[in-house]
Amino acid sequence: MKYVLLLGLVALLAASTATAGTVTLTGTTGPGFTITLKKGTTKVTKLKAGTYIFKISDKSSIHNFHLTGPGVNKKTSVGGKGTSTWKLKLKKGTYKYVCDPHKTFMKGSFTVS
Ligand SMILES: [Cu+2]
Repeated sequence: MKYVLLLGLVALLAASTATAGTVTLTGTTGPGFTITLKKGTTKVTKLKAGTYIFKISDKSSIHNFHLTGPGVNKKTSVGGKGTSTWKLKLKKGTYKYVCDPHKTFMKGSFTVS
C-alpha cells in the first residue's frame, strides 16, 4: 500500500515537472453568449511560438470552443459541458477560436510570431 502511494507521488512529481515552464491559457465559452481566451486576466492577442497548455471551460450545452490555426484543429462538443485540457504546439500564424453555432459573433483570434 505504501509502495503504491509512493509510486503515485513519483508520477505526480514527474507530471508537474513536465509541465513546469509551460504557460497555461484559459479558454471559456458560455454560460452566456461569450467566448474568451486569457492568460491570467489578460485577453490573449499575441503569443510567441511554442507549446502551451489550453484549459478550456465549456460552461454551456449550447456552446462549444473550437480552436483552429496552423497545425491545430481542436474543439469541445456543443452538447457537452466541462473542462478540457489541451497541450498544443503553436506555430507562426493566426489562430482563431469560435463557438461553432454562433461563430458570427462568438469569436476571437490571436497571432503567433
Ligand atoms: Cu455559442
